[in-house]
Amino acid sequence: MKTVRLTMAQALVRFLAAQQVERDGAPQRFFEGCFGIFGHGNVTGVGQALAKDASLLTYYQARNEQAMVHAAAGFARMRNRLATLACTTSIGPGATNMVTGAAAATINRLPVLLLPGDVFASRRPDPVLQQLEVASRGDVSVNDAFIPVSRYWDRIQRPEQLVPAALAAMRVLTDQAETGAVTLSLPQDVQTEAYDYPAEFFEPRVWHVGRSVPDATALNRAAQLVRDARRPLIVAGGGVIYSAATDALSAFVKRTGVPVAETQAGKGSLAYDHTGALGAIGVTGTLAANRIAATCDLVIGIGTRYSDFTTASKTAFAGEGVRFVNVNVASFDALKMGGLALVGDARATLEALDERLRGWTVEPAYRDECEKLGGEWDREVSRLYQLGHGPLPAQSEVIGAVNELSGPRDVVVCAAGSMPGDLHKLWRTRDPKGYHVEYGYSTMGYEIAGGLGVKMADPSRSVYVMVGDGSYLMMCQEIVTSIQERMKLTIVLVDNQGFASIGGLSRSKGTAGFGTLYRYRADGSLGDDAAHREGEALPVDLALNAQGLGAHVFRVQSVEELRDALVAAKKIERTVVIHIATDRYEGVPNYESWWEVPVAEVSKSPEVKKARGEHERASARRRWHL
Ligand SMILES: Cc1ncc(C[n+]2csc(CCOP(=O)(O)OP(=O)(O)O)c2C)c(N)n1
Ligand SMILES: [Mg+2]
Repeated sequence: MKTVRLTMAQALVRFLAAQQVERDGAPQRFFEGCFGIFGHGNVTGVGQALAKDASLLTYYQARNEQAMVHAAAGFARMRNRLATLACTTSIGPGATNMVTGAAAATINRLPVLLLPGDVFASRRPDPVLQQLEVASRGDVSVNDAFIPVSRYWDRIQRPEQLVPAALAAMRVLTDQAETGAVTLSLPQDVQTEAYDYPAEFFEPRVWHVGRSVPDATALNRAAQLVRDARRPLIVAGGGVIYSAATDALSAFVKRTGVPVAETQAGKGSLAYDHTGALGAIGVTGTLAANRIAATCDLVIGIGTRYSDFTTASKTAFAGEGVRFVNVNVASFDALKMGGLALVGDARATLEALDERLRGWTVEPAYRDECEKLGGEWDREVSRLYQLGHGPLPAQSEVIGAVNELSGPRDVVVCAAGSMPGDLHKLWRTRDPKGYHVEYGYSTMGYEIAGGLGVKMADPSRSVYVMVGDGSYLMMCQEIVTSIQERMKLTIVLVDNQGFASIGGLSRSKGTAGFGTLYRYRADGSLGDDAAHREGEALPVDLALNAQGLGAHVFRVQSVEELRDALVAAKKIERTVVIHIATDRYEGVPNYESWWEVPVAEVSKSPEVKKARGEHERASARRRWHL
C-alpha cells in the first residue's frame, strides 16, 4: 500500500483540499479555504500545515473566532450548502469563542467545519495554558462544550484516527438532512505527530448530494389531500432555496394557483411580485399571508422547520381541521405539526407532486382573493417606504431606500433586532439569493461577519448589511477582514440608541423598556426607557469607530441623504459604512399575529397585570396540531 508520511494536521489539510461535492452533475470543491486565528494550540500544527501547502487551502485571517464561523455559515448558505470554509483556532478561549457560531450554524442547518485546538493528548505538561482542569474526569476539555451544538463531534487522540473521523465529518457535512456544525477537536500535540497515511485518503473524493423522492404511497396520499383542499397554502422555507427549487415552485404556483407564504429562511422562494406571492408569514408576516393562514385548510410546508415565528407560536393556522403536508429532507421536520411526511428533496418532490396534480387548480375565487390580498400588501409596503416620518426617519423608510437603490441580484444581510421583522415584511426580494437574514439563532453580531461570508461566496453581487447599533457594538471587527480581503460590504448602520426591539417588547409587556436604551441614567431612574429618555446621550460615535476600522464612512441625517450616500457608495471600492439615526419609537405594525413571550403571573404593576391578561387570552388560541 502506498503511504505518505505527514503530520496529522498536514494530512487534514490535504484531505480537506481533495473533497468535492456534486449535485445535478458538476463536482465542485467543498472547502474553499480556511479561516483561522492562531495561538499556541494550532500555530505549529494546523498553522504549519496551512503555511506548508498554502496553495492547497487558502488561509483567511479573521478577527474573532465567533465571527469567522458566522462568515463560514454565511458562505455555506449563499452556496446552498454545497461548499463551505473550515475554521481553525487555538485551545481555550479561541476554541470556545466558536460555540455560538456552531450553534447558529447547526440551528440554521448550515455546514461548517470547526477545528478547535485541544489540550495535549499525552497529558504530560498538564495543566497547560488555558486548560480547564476537571478533577473527576481526565478526558474532558472546554471543547466538550461543542457536543450539543455539533451534528458530529470527535477528538483526534491519535494521528491515524483522523481517517475515520474526517470521513464521518464529510458524511455529515454533505448530508442535507444531517448537516450543521461539525467539530473535530485537535489536541495540540497530535496535530504535529507523523503517521504513514494511505495515499488513497488524499485522492479527490466526490460526495454526491442526491435528490431523493418520497415513496409513491406517501405522494399519492399527499396529492389526494391537495385535491380535496379548498384553501391550500404553501409555506416555503429555506429548503426551497437550498434545493434550488424556486423555478419549480414558481411554475407550480402559476399553474395551480396555490399561494405561497415565506419563512425568514425561505424569503426569496418567489419574487415579491409573483402572482401567488403573499410574502412573509407568521409573527413578522404580512396581512396577506396571515389572513390566508388563518383560514386555510391545508398547509403544504416545503423545507421549513416551523419555528415559533412561522407558526405565530402555533396560532397562525386557525382553521378547524387544518391539515399539513410537509416536504423535507429531514423526517424530523417533515413530521412536525402532525403532518403527512414527504421525506425528500424539495425540488424533486415538488415535481413528483405536480405530476400527480395535473389538471388540478384551486378555485378561481380563491386565486383572486389571494391576488387581491397580495396587491393590497404591496401598497402597504409602498406606504411604509414613503412614510415621511420626522424629525428622525422611520426604519421602514431606510429599508425602502436600500431596497430601491440596490440591484435585483444584490443581497441584503441581517440577523437580530427590529430589522429582521421589518425586512421580512417589507423587503422586495427579486432573486432567490437576494435575502439573507439569519433568524434561526438571531445572533447579534452575525450581520457583518455573515455578510463577509456572503460576499466571499459570490463576489459578483453587492452585499448590503443592515445592522443595528446594538449588533454593531457586539461584533463589528470583521470590517477589518473585509478590507483585508478586498471584499466590499455596504453596511447600513441603523442607530436608534440601543435595543429598540427589546425595548418595544418590554413596553408591550408592561415593563417600560427597562434596560434597553443607551443613555446615562437620569437621577433616580431605575433604568426604564421613559426615565432614561431624560438622561444625557452617551459620547459614543459609531461612525467614527467604523472609520477607525478602515471603512469609508458616510454620516447621513435624512432619507434623502441616505439615498445620495447609497448612490455614492457604489463607486467606492472598499467597505462602506453609512450611519443613520432613526426614530426608535416608530415601528412597523404587527399584522394580526402573536408571538408567545411569557409574562409574570403575579405582579403589583397594573401594566404587567394587563399584559398577563392579554397573554392568557392569546395563548388560549394556541393549537396542538397533532
Ligand atoms: C448575542 C445576542 N444577545 C442578545 C440577544 C437578544 N436581543 C435580540 S435583539 C436585541 C437588541 C438589538 O439591538 P440593535 O442591534 O440595536 O437593534 P434594534 O433592536 O435597535 O433594532 C437583543 C439584545 C440576541 N439576539 N443575540
Ligand atoms: Mg438599536
